[in-house]
Amino acid sequence: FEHQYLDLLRRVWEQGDERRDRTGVGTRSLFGPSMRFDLSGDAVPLLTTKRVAWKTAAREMLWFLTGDTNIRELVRQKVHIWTDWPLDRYRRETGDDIDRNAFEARILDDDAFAARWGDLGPVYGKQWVSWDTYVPAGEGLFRQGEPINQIAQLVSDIRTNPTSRRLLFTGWNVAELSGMALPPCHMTYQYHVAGGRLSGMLWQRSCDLGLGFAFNAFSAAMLLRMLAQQCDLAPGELVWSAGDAHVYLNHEHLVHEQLAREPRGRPVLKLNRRPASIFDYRIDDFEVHEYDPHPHISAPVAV
Ligand code: THF
Repeated sequence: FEHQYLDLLRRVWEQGDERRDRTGVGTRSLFGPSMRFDLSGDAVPLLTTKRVAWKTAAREMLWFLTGDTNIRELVRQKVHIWTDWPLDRYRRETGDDIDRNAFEARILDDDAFAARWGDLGPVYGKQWVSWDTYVPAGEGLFRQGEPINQIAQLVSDIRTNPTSRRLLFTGWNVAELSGMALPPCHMTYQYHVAGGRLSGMLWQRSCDLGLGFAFNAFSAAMLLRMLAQQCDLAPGELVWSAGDAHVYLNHEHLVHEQLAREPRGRPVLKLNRRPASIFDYRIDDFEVHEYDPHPHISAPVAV
């Protein structure tokens, strides 16, 4: 699978449209690529041309499934990938030029500070497991309805109605986008059951090929495996597709270095326990074997 990724990386770098983006860093961008990964035999789309912190991606996915949107729990688990957005907001709104470590320390130690500054707004977790609803209450009035747990509904639908064409969930809650630190990038996941296998499709409106892709592809495969396990299905294919697929201009070193490397081996993802529900997985339930990647390549994240 990795050649599909490397080919896309090369194509975006060589042929992508160079433009200024929201972050001011600048990107080269192509629209609408897709890739397919066969997940049978426990294969997992984990890049080997650089070491990927897959446990960090796994912790992030488990955090989404709890419905949490505050970075505090991530920081507690030494996951730093969401810190830059709250940090940036804190600096802008207070003028306090606190450094990243001190900010994270305060998030951990100070409940009120964490509540005030650690929240990302109604991002992924909120929309996935407690999408707010409003129901008509007569004469233009609405009252709060029961929140919708899209993930619980999905598991139930895969089990009871596997031929459905509505096996999907989305983070793209149009009414709440303005309250989010970032509108969802990996925004819609759809599933398909055929021949006892569960396949999945991830649609990202926007993909940072140098950093985010490695995380997004791994965690989409991980979630698919969890869903398959909960629904007694074998893993099928993961189809990845993106709207704007881009490489940040300050990731040039990463592009050249990764394209100079040969993929090696075929990592597998093992689930070593079958939890009672999709919400009961823990980090220790996941093991990656046969992972012998090339060294990590650092690259800055555009905020
Ligand atoms: N914004 C941008 N510009 N790129 C993204 O990939 C991205 N995301 C999420 C939201 N906004 C984004 C945040 N996810 C890393 C990985 C995932 C992120 C953000 C940052 C990152 O820095 N990874 C490093 C270090 C990992 C580690 O801490 O060990 C890496 O080398 O992989 C995409 O969903």
